[in-house]
Amino acid sequence: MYAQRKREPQGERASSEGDVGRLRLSAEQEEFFQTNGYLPIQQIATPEEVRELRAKIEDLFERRVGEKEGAQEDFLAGEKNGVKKTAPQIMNPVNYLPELHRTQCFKNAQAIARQILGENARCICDLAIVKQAYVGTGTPWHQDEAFRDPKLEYHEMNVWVALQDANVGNGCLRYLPGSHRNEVLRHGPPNNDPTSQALQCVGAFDEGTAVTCELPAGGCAVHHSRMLHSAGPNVSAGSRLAYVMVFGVPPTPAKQAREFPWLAQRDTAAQARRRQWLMRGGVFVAAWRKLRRGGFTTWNGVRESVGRSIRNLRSHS
Ligand SMILES: O=C(O)CCC(=O)C(=O)O
Repeated sequence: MYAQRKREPQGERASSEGDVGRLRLSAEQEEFFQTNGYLPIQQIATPEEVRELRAKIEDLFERRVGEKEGAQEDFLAGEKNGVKKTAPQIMNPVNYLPELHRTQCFKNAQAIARQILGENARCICDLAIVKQAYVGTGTPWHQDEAFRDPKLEYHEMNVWVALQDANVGNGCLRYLPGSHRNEVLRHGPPNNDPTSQALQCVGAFDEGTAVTCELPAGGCAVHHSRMLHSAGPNVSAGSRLAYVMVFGVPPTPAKQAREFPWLAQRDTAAQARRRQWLMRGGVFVAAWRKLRRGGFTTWNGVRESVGRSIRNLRSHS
């Protein structure tokens, strides 16, 4: 059993009248985040917005949007070991629903990110994860930075929005307070299956100090990109849906040389489908979508990104 989280500071809530982008953390909340590496916030989206987001994102899952381009795939199960696919994830659902970044929820998340990371923080990517009723798989312990380029250090945080109440029964997040001060620990493929999209921390850490982070619908948990976190399985009668936004400021060169060998081992079906899609012209669609969501500040950035994608594709073919 994990402990219930300790008492967290309460801050402002989004009002249902549309107090857009005005959410501000109290000094106590900021300090809680800096000390513990995570922060639960009781309300970031209004009940109307939660209903709307849930309906629209569920529709994307039902229509299997993005599957052909490798953007929708089970979050944990790979092709080996017969792990059932019970937790699909969509990378960058904003590509299919541009309005996701025009919501009060997004504007509040961005305001929080700018308060914590600085005024130049922007949304790097977003994702939606659904864990099916009764069977939705748990999320292994991991640090988000373990997925990124080891040559760079990232200054990023996730805003994980609960689109229904999130509790121990349906697989709310669990954190190891203070673990964001660690370096990136050793990771590997869960279930020893490199075709899985997920990573599992296999370095030394003490799970005994973990806390659970229950949230009401429309609440969110903010966490640092080095925070060790996981989630239990969904054993409840309803599906558990989360919308996650990742915010960051530009990465800086890593202070020490580091290697993440687990990244080269990963070989997922979604990556293969994405490569095929990019080669068939998706590279231009991907650049256009990134431009539309404000991911480039200059035309040079667009050119460099397309060039980099083409070079990556060539090195894989
Ligand atoms: O929703 C989950 O179970 C995992 C989410 C997660 O790992 C994240 O947002 O970093």
